[in-house]
Amino acid sequence: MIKKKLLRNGKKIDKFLINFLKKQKSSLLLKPMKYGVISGGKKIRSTIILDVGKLLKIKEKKLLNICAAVECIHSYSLIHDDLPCMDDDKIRRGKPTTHIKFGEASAVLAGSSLLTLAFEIIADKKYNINSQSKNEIIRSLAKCSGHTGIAGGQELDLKFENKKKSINQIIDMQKKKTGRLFNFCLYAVSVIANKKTKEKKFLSNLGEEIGLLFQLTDDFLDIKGSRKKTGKPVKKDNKKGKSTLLKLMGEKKAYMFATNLKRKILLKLEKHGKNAKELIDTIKFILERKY
Ligand code: GRG
Repeated sequence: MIKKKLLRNGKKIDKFLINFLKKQKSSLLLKPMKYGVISGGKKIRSTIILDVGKLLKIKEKKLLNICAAVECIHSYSLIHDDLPCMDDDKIRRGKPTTHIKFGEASAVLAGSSLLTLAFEIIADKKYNINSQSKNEIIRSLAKCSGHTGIAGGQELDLKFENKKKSINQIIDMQKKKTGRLFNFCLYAVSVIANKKTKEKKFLSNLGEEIGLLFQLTDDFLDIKGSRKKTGKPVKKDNKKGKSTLLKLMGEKKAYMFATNLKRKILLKLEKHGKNAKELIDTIKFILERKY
């Protein structure tokens, strides 16, 4: 069921991106950009956006720009993450990484162009939401992507290699590196739904916790998963001396931590009753996933 939902959403977002790019002038970077963002990845972040749309009763049409922008930011971060100066990976989503296929310079430029494309997609004139919401969404996406979000988290991740770090330092790094984009996913829908500040805060914190859960599973998959299923090399974290909760706590305690976190997240969704069903299914998948 969930796999079908992910595939269905993935196709919708790919179609949106293909159409959006078709309307733009051509460039040499289009090919590596498309390679990095289209037909690949689980599109879990888009799925969460659409699930939260169901929770807050927002029409899908109003959310597709947000989904496409988030996938652009996510793919940009992966393209840069795979570069030799960062994690130096050769396989991603079951195929050669963008820099292996197109060269390092083109991968850097295609990644940067996906980052800016995300903002173009939200600022698009045809995206029919009120301009105050648009502005709020753009500001939040910028904050989640920059030095206090994804990029800052990545810097901490690299600086933490082969260092002894505390649980709180690792959680802070993972919440920035992975959690902030999930935070944005829930926040953006709450802005479109015209929610009050308190509810927007509640949902964005929840998003960050979902992101942390997602990162914890990513760490488990590095030791227990298969390259075939994840589409990327496994057993790399230890070799690189990555600071993870799994390494610090050990497998059993880290799994307990993740299970408790999942329980805490699900408990917070109880007040939404059956409207939260799709989101709950996706959260359960996040911890059980094999890819
Ligand atoms: C160079 C300014 C600058 C920024 C780069 C590289 C970077 C910022 C951030 C990296 C962030 C990163 C790779 C976080 C890990 C998050 C994670 C678990 C990614 C895998 O996500 P999935 O499983 O991937 O959703 P798919 O392939 O399914 O889309």
